[in-house]
Amino acid sequence: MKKINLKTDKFVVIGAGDTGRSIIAYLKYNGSNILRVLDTRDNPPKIANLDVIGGILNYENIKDATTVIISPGVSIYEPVLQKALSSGIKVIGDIELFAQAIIDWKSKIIGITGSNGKTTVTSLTGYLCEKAGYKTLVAGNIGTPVLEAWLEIEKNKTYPDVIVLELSSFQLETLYSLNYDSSIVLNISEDHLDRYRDLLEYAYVKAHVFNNSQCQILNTDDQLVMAMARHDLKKLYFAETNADFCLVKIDGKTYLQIFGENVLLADDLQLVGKHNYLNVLSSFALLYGAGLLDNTIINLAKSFAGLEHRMQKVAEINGVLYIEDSKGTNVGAVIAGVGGIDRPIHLILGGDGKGQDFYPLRQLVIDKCKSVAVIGQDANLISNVLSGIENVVNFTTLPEAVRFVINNAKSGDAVILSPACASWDMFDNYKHRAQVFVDSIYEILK
Ligand code: UMA
Ligand code: ADP
Repeated sequence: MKKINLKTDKFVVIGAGDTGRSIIAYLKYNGSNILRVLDTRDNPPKIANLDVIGGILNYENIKDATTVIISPGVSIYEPVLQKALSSGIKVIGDIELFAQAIIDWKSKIIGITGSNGKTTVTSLTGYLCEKAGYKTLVAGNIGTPVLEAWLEIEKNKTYPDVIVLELSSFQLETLYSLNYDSSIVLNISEDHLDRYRDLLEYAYVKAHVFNNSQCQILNTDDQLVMAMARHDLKKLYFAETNADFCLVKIDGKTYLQIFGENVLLADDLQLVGKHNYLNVLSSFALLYGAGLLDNTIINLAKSFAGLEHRMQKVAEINGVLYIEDSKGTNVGAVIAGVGGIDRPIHLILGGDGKGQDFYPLRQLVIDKCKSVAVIGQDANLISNVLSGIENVVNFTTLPEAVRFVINNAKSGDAVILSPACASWDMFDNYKHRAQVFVDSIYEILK
């Protein structure tokens, strides 16, 4: 990737969300020449003191730029951007600007992507570094735009020892120059197929996280991740069994094992479920790869409490366990999360499926569920793959769905919201969906 020249390049910024705002603040701080700001929405949000041109992208508004900086919500596969690239215009994202801005920092850099578990592994890795006494920056898809963090750091002149970045496939589309000490693709399952041609294109973009990496962390249980192995890179492997970082069962107890040594009892963690034990192993592998793992860090994992909205226990009422997994927004997350619960389950599914194939849910429902309530835009697509299974019913609202599963649940069962879908068709966001679920439970049981 050619170096961006903040003084002489002419910039067009696309996207007026959080990332766009941070890009503009960064360019202004550096005295750069911003030609204009575009956004594909008809009525884009405003950015202080700047007019944002909304609507379908027009090459006329791009052709005088030397560098176009796009937000993750805008695809690099947009024809206008492909035309810009082939005309020699640089098209990058905010993380590429960040990568070029921190070239002289001495920080270790850890990159995390995958279909599921990114935020958990990013938070845990950041937590472990912080608690172990390293100055740590956690940013990226997790919520803090990297350039916003950069501006804060430059203001205070306190540079991080470790940078832990959560990277989405959208961000990886436009990232070229980040030099990772270690990086990981946790897993690949269907997601964002409304933006990619197919699963392979999505996986190909995720594999960008291994460009310029000192150490790639690979999941030997995942064939698509294993296909990303690069012969010239140092590699570490994690998996359920038989890997550098893996799980072992001894006398009915699960241990986390590193290079054949049992380092932690899974029951000592506050995180629950096999998928979360793998998340802890992933974090250890990343830290080991970056030269940071030691016994202190391993033991600190015991105090990490986990994150809201991910297989989170809401309450146990009359022997029924209520679990909220509003962040279970794709089929892979539901299979991993719900599949790890050892109780008969009453499940709420549905929303915007983003083009996924729901068929893999069928076996999970047959194996684990006593009843299923389906809601949202893709309710019919879901109930079609569950056809012939008893007690699968479509509802128009979430409170109705909750009432149905509560009526079916008996002591010893679990009621779970794990929708396998985005929430945008019915709710402001996944937090709003979670709140409606929890409120409905208490309303119905009062
Ligand atoms: N949008 C347009 N046209 C535009 C620009 C944006 O339609 O020209 C739409 C997008 O499709 C999207 C919304 O506006 O629906 C916001 O897009 P954005 O690129 O402006 O988003 P930001 O507010 O900058 O937030 C982004 C990430 N959002 C997306 O990738 C959609 C945030 O991840 C991230 O935390 C933030 O940058 C800081 O790095 C959110 C997310 O949903 C949490 N990520 C997806 C995921 O995790 O599955 C990838
Ligand atoms: P992401 O940031 O990739 O969306 P999160 O940590 O926010 O990941 O978790 C999102 C969903 O994925 C939750 O439903 C959670 O239970 C599930 N999940 C977490 N880790 C894993 C994993 N390693 N494999 C599969 N599903 C997971």
